[in-house]
Amino acid sequence: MNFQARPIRTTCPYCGVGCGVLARPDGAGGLEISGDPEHPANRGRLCVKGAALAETLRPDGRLLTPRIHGRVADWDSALDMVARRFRETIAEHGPDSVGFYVSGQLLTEDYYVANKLMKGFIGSANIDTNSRLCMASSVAGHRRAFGSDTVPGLYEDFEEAELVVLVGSNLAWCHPVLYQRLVAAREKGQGPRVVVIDPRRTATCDIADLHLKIKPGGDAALFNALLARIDRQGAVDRDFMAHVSGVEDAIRAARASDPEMTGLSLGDMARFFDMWIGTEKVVTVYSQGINQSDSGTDKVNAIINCHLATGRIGRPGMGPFSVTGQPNAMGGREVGGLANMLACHLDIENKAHRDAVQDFWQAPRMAPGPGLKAVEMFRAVEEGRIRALWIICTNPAVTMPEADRVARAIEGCDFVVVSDMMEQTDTTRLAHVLLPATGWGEKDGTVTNSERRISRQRRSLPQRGEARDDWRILADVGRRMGWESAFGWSSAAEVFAEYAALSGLAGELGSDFDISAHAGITPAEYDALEPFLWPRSARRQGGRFFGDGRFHTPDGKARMVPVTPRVPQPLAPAYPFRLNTGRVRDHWHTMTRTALSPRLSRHLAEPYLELHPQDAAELGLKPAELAEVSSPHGRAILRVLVSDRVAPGHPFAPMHWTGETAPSGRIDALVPWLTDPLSGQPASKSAPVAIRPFGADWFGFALASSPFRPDCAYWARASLPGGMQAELAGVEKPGDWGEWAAAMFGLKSEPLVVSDRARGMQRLAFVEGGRLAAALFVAPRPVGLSRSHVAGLLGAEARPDLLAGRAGADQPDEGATVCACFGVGVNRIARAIAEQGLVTVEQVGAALQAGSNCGSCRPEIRALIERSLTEAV
Ligand SMILES: Nc1nc2c(c(=O)[nH]1)N[C@H]1C(S)=C(S)[C@@H](COP(=O)(O)OP(=O)(O)OC[C@H]3O[C@@H](n4cnc5c(=O)[nH]c(N)nc54)[C@H](O)[C@@H]3O)O[C@H]1N2
Ligand SMILES: Nc1nc2c(c(=O)[nH]1)N[C@H]1C(S)=C(S)[C@@H](COP(=O)(O)OP(=O)(O)OC[C@H]3O[C@@H](n4cnc5c(=O)[nH]c(N)nc54)[C@H](O)[C@@H]3O)O[C@H]1N2
Ligand code: SF4
Ligand SMILES: [Mo]
Repeated sequence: MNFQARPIRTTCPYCGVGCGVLARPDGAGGLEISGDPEHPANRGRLCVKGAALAETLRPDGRLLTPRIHGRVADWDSALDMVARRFRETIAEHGPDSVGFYVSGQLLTEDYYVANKLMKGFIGSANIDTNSRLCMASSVAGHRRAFGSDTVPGLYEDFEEAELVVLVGSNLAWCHPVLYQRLVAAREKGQGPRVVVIDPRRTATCDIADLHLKIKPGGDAALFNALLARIDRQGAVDRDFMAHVSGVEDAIRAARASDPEMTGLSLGDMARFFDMWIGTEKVVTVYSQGINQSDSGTDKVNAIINCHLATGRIGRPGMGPFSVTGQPNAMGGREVGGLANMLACHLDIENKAHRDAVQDFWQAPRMAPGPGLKAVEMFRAVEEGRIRALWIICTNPAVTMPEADRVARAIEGCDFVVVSDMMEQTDTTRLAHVLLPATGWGEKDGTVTNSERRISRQRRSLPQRGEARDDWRILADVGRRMGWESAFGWSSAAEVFAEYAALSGLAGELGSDFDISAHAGITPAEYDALEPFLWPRSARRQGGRFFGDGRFHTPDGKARMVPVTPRVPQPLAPAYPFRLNTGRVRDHWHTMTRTALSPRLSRHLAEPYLELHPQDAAELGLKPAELAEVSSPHGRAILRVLVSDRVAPGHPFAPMHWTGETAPSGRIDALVPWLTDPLSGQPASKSAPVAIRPFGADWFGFALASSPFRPDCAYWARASLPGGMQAELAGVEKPGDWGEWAAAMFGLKSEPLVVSDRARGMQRLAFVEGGRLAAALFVAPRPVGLSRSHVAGLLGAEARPDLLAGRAGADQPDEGATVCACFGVGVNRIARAIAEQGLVTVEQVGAALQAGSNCGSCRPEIRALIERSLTEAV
């Protein structure tokens, strides 16, 4: 391939905002990354994860060849084995004895091929996706209300609205560019007011005019109370009701529900209701705080009910808006990646739809009905009903609820294939056959963002090693299973063209998803494809849905759904806390990519438990100590972060750490297999847990210029500019720290040992070639020392005071990184605010550059300013 210096226009592989990226080959095998000023989603902006993409393209840890039982194998042997074992399993035990567990990070073309292979050719619908953990309740809620899984609005509605309500969404960290668009609209003066509904005070609350610290699970009761109030105030849009059924029942159920379940004061609720009812242009945005619940679908419908009742849907600046998490969560839904969908939003339970797709695919054996949803699928694996499993582009041994049980189920399965970019993940470790996939930058295809915009991901780098595109691997297996012509494409463009043609057929059957304008797309046109909104057919082009009052139900009317809020299961005395879980700003899921970037690793370098001061005091836990968190399903050890951002009884922990980065920080080990009865989505944000201090005998901090894997009860590692660091703790002291450290670092040299009796700390330094190669600090208490200072010493010339552990006068301690773009730490910002009297984020940017690039850290900078102002009062 001939790489030219002209930037390649592509799309970010992280969140569902779907920002356009310009990737310019840097001549050294990497890429220079910037935001695409012409992409409608971001107009040139990128958040810190997007901006750091180049750092994650390192070859470290990539899976470069197929492997069978851990040994390097050639592609033919691996593909033959996969095809043979699937064929044999199906012949012996039937089509439902196999399963695919796939991902919203696959491209649409990959997804299309996987779905076609399973639902049309293998003849089972046992294909489900990690979107089950993510969007399934929104899908089910949309289908109940609209008759189709349609997101009615557009991003510009955020800017056109007069009120934006964010429910269970930490937009500032999880959809940062959308958040920045909202902030920019407000800064112009006419932007919307913002209400945040979240039991936690998150970075998103920074722009909130009102933050409702709702009781976990109280959302359905809140939106029911809003609906009852809409009715009482005569705010129901009587004209629009001609397009809606179920109005009276929904209102009756709303009146009957108990607003006390929200845990909110009457005053706060009244303020919210007045704002919502009094503002016509209102967008209600929701995400995992709504979806990931055992009554997520009802919560989604409770929100949609209010928009239907007021006719505030599908018009500029108004509507319910489910923001999607993964870059192609939407594409996967469209293509039929969920076990209970067909393709192009067709219904797998509708025989006419199945017949039409079968005819189009010339498929020998269509799945007769829905397949197993994610949790059911892993239960079937555990029980031996699924005997061959192919996991593609997802890490279920970390992210499924009851993750230890899921890992054991995978381990016990007769035949497991895993396709991933990386060699070592908690899931790849369990594979019989490992298939190397190309990653972002190396693959070609399309993704759909949260506003239904389809954009190209374009190849800008050569593939690594022998990695192949996911769609091609799947098609190769399809052909080897005997279906030559059905899986005979030679490019992603051909797959897309077939998909677009199928969508035309779906459109004729009444589906909202129709992009048949592209049915005849040529490879050259596919290469040049500009981002576009679906639908795109002779009938319809882009735009909003439902403003005209026409829905996809049999009678054409939207349905309001009566919702009876589910009372959360009472907590048993043995597990008195409800654990909330979610994301941090700079990491992506199981960190297989973001952990490669030192700057992304420095915002939060360790798994943690955010605990209210009252809980911490009762448990006898102090900041920076370790807590042992347990549930009936597993246990975790986490660093304690005491903060009143969380409510008493409702601690929070991030989901990102794994067997690779912090084996005792795997949070899904604690989460139960409890799912929403309609959507099958797990309740990932409310695990009943017990908490107690973890009795560590010693604490440590280690760093080295080469990667190392510690061996002690607690460790968490993170990459550094010149190597790696790890936090450590143990229950038994090794006999000889020098030997223990040398084994951990894989070094043969004798360490320099300094004992700091006053602080009870031991410092060990390994010097190679006159420079610091590795160091270990151990103490009976959490090691108090400036991480950023010692990290800066790696590779430095060895001096007698090398490990003094305190920042020298000429080397101020940065503290935890706030601005990852310019590497500015919390201490430097706080100092500048105090010393220079800075009162705005812009002033901090002018003084230190912090916050002046991607803007992801602006909420944190603003919080530091506010803290300094309140402290000064
Ligand atoms: N930095 C970063 N960004 C990401 C991702 C990432 O890994 N890292 N992942 C992407 C993906 S796949 C997804 S799905 C999205 C998720 O995006 P979000 O849904 O915004 O993120 P979460 O942190 O999972 O949860 C959102 C909030 O729900 C709140 N919550 C918990 N329980 C309740 C409740 O009962 N009611 C209400 N109202 N709120 C509650 C939590 O306190 C949390 O602040 O993020 C996407 N963006
Ligand atoms: N407790 C708790 N659990 C949760 C959540 C929560 O909020 N709380 N959130 C849930 C949600 S919303 C989600 S979306 C899931 C996410 O969970 P996962 O999907 O399991 O997490 P990822 O780390 O994104 O896994 C993606 C894998 O695909 C690999 N990969 C990347 N690109 C490619 C590619 O192009 N091809 C292939 N074949 N592989 C590739 C990566 O190396 C990685 O191993 O977690 C869910 N689990
Ligand atoms: S907001 Fe950030 S992570 Fe999401 S698509 Fe844009 S650049 Fe990527
Ligand atoms: Mo997600």
